Amino acid sequence: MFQKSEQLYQRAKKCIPGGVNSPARAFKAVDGNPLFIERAQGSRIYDVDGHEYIDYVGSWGPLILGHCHPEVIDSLQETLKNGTSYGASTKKEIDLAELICEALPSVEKVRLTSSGTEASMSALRLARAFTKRPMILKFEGCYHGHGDSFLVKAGSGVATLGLPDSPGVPSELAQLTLTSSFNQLSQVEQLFSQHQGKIAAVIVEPVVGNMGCVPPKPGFLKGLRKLTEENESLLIFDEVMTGFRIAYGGAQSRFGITPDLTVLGKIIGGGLPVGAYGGRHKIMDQLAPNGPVYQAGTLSGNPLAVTAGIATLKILKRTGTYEKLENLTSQLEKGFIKIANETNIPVFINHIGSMFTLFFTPRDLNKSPDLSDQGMGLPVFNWDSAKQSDLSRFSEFFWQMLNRGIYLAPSQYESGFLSTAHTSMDIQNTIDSAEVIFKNWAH
Ligand code: HOZ
Repeated sequence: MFQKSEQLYQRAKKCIPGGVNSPARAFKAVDGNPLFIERAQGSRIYDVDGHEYIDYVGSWGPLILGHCHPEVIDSLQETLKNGTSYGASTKKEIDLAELICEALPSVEKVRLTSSGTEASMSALRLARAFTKRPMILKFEGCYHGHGDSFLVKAGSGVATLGLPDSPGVPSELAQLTLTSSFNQLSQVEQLFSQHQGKIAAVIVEPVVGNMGCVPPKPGFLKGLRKLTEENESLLIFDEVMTGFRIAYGGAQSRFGITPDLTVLGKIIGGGLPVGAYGGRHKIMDQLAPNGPVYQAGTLSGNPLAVTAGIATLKILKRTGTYEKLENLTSQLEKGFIKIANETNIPVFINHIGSMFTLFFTPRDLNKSPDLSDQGMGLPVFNWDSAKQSDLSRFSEFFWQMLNRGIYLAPSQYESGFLSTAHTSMDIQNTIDSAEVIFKNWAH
């Protein structure tokens, strides 16, 4: 069935480590080999063997408008005529920076990079320089790219592959990264009192997407803001996934929290490589050439990436976008819960905006069916609860869905993403496919 993908994988393995350029796409956690993709359009993605899938990966988040949105493609074609990169300033960089600053009032100045990893590494350096402190605090299961300081109890591919902490990262550096359980303020408080005056910043995905989708509990982000202020640490929101996704102004506007620094990526490049970090003038002006903190990039603010980003943000700004996304994702969530409850299969679904994850957690024996609006499985609110999921059941679900034309991330510990190109019919198809699988399991 995947003959051509298989042939390409055999070729790729000879010249690319593991045959992939990013481990998250390796299909290792679902005991398979990667699919090779030929093209995509709207809500659909097509593999080299000619299969069509409804795509819930969306290039891991950037494609909130679906694949090949005509306005994004047209503006890219127009820009392409003038060259691909100059290593010099362009007007479009300012246009994108202004759109970002306007959408996120916590961001007075923003620096563009080529990836989210680069942006979060740079934000951390800036936070350390600004506070003159060495340590950072992150949360188990959160992923902020593959910078050395972040590869401690990290989510995404690290969690998916069950990798040990940071081989290759000097232990002296790893020791400067403290970790707490997500949604648990008391641990954060404790770490602050144990390491007084040493923590430069708390970095968090305000809605985690890298251990599956895990929203914050009420008061958690507010509590982080209070604790960081009391301890004169910076609060960094990693909004690489949530920025312009769970609201136009990201998680910070949805939850009404003002972080000191924000890391962005994915959507702001409209599917092309991009990242960004921003915050108050006073902090951002520490960056070279204004200040002494060095960070640079040949392709930073690349004209094509910036063009796709601007086109995407302008479309997202139109009325009704986020309501549509929310309604479609609610339809999906309700459909999953209905079939799970009818077939008595324990699952727990987290959903916020257009992000969702169906976790195959064990049955919650304290829950009665009439209270099961997120499913009959144990709730998922941090890494410890996420990792109770039945990974072999996830894997079976993943492959059966794929065989029915539904493309999910090949890991229990990744978020699903909807786009404005998805239709109610796509969602119904997805639920119908899951229903067949759940019914077979129930027999
Ligand atoms: N943050 C994305 C997955 N959680 C990145 C995908 C990748 O690592 O390839």
